[in-house]
Amino acid sequence: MTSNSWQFTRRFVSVSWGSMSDAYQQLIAELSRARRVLVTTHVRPDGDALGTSAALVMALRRKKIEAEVLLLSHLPSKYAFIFSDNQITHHDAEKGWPAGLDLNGFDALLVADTGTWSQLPGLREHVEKWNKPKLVLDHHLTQEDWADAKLVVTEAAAAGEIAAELMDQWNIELDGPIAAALFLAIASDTGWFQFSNTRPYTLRLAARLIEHGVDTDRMYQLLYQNERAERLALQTRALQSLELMLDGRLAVMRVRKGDFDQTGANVPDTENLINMPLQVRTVEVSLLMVEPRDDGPIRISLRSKGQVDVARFAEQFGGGGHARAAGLKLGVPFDEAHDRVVLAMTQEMLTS
Ligand SMILES: [Mn+2]
Repeated sequence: MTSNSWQFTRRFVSVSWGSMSDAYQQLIAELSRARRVLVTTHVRPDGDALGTSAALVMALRRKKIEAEVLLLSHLPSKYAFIFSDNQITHHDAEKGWPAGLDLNGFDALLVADTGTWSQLPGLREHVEKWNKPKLVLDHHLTQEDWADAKLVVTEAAAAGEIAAELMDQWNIELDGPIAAALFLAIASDTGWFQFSNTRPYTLRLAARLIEHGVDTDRMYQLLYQNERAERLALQTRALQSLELMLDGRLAVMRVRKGDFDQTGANVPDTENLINMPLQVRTVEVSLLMVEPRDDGPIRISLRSKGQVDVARFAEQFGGGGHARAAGLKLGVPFDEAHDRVVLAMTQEMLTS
């Protein structure tokens, strides 16, 4: 990379994020005091959550700070490479607190890609009274106020962008395996740089990471050409359930327990399904209802082309997210969940 492109990137950053610089410095100061950091992220971690966590662990190591990862769900096999490639230790808390994990061995908790307890099930009771700093690095609009230091940049397309800026300010090179982890993070949350959250900084950062040798062809295959056939079978059934309402402005799809049983697919296989109806010109909002196999609450995902703020919509049901991508959960029977959410969305869209 030429020094010119680096300076251009830095100048852009200081203009757009200048006022955030204190939050970066505060997080750096907190982390610098630690000898051992526990990094965690939201339940059902995606590429941003895992890429950012891995990049942060490697960044801390470069500062001679030990770091391990706590995952609240099993590590998805699709993303396991980013941990195994880099010998990153992770503890799996999906089935309860890991037996071998003693919080007293850590000096700080660093939470990436969420700032709310609801996305960290099972964690609160263990860390709430723990007297070490709890730090948040996140890009979601929906936040709570329990962290000792918070670095929240809602303009960032991915938590990975914020991690990259943190490393720039901490004089950590974005090279080698750190570049791959950050690329995984930003490529995931932008749908390979297609979604509206992709901004000039995102692409400049991606360019820097590619200059550092990220194998984008391998990454693309790992992310988008690496699924089981069961996933396609589930998508077929979900698309058959598609209903278009309000003259085609609202798309609703349903995935029922039976769909999982009959296809052999799992809940993570619903990922990305919600974007498919958006290819229809008239569709402004896509809504996906998923009935999980374990009788847990009905999960409703929302995507918008911009006319409707789906994060605000989701908040009335206790959910949240971004203006164009949000989610909520309802612990009521499937048909009731469907009627409540579709009615509320219909009213919202008829008055907006
Ligand atoms: Mn994210």
